[in-house]
Amino acid sequence: MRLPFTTSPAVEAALSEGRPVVALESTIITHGMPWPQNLEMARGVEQLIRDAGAEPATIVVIDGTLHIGLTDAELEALAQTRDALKLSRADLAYAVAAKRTGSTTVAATMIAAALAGIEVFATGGVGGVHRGAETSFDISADLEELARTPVIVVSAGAKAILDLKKTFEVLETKGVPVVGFGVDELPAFWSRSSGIASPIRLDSAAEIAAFQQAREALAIDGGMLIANPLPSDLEIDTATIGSWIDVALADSERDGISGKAATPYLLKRIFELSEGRSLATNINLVRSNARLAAEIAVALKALDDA
Ligand code: PSU
Ligand code: MN
Repeated sequence: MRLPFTTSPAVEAALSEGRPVVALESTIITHGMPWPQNLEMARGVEQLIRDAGAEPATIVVIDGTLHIGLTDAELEALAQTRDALKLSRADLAYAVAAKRTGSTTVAATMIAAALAGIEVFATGGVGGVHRGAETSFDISADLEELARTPVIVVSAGAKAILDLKKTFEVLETKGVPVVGFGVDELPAFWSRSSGIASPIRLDSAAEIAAFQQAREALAIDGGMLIANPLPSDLEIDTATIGSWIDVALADSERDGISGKAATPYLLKRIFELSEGRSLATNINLVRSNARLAAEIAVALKALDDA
């Protein structure tokens, strides 16, 4: 049978030689950041992963073809795409069947990574339970995906626009391990502090790889979420970011924003309110996550070879 995806030559070579690969999502490029910083971020993150000894694989659907790994020209074209769909588990196959172009969220990127045999994925922050979910029922499909698909997702936690307490409660219910990397308190995306204790703390990529190996030995499936805080000199303190989040949430309610549009709207509004500071921080945290994801991918291979 024909494979349902196409792999870039660089990713194909890495996978067939058993070298470490790190998956990257595309929604952050088309819906999470403005041009041209989105391209700069995407290129920079790919380079960081190569420098750390792994191969980056940016994932996206272009005209119905699921791509695992992009050439630089494809990456640049993607960063300029205005009308890409935002794909999750529900509509990934729709984009393939209808020959549409769509970016993969955390959920859809996990599905594609698992299909291609990629064990580690770096992003900014996962989706989660939105504030007011008790009436809106807006809970990201990312959480369900973490529960079922065996990929390690390296993040700065869940985005602080969410109800973080409810988000981590749902992950606990679904049996998703949440690992605070080097910290006793989970980070809150732009800042280091969420007020929520890390359910598990690990301090090195090797410890994360060993934990993953033990999960596999126990036949425990599903993903795991690594919450990697920004270095303290790069964070935005919770009071400052909190005031922008409150304004953005009020604006989104006034404008009647819901569903898939909610997260992109809020990120854009916070970017405007912070005069670009939230974006600079977002880029820094993705870079930090990419570095750690590459280290984890390398550590997993070292265990496999041991
Ligand atoms: N991380 C970022 N920026 C983003 C995202 C993650 O730094 O834009 C995206 C991811 O694709 C994630 C999505 O899956 O936000 C969450 O969307 P929603 O809340 O609609 O599930
Ligand atoms: Mn949603």
